[in-house]
Amino acid sequence: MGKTLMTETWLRKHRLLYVGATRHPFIRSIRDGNIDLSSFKTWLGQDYVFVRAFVPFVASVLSKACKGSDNSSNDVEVMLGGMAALNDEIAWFKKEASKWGVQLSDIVPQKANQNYCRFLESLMSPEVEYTVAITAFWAIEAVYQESFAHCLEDGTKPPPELQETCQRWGNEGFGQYCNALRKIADRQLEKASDDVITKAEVTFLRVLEHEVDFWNISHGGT
Ligand code: HMH
Repeated sequence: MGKTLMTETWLRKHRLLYVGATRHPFIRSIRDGNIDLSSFKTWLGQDYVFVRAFVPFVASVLSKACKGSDNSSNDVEVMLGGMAALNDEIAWFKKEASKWGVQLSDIVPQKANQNYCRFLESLMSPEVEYTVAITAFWAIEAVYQESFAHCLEDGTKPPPELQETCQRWGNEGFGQYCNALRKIADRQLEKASDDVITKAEVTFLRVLEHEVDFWNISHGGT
């Protein structure tokens, strides 16, 4: 029998919070097809701002991977693929925004978004260990992957005009990418000190909380 990996342990231990982040009412409303389209537009504009802030964060994790010794070339390649996907994602946001009549240059980041972006910035510090940063990276991507894959399961009826959004994060390739990030995180955690493991777990929880707050924006939160 294989040993239980750290991310598995945490996903079990923090199940309720994880489910809160991946089965949020906003996601349920997409899945059930009763989403209010003004909520979707709010999410779209806010997420564009988030993704722009996410790029330098990913670059900082990539840079930390380059400084590591063992296995770092695999890690760098996985993250470089992620960077390429982000390039495509930004183009998609622009196209989608014009389709929905959302003016991206006018978006004012809401409080929860500002807090999340500030959290990303704090993780970019050179003092933050690679293990902690990659754990956050994995968790951020995994929440979106799980959430949108949930909207594509059999028996769901997301509105046709939101299919592309669900596919973007719910597709199988994105799922494999998240698994690759998770593997890197688990490998790092396996050799980490107790102190770093604790920091990574706290960071994982903060990501889940920020994700819930972020979804809340589209439901009239601030
Ligand atoms: C808020 N979390 C948020 N936005 C995203 N685009 C992702 C995660 C996944 O990249």
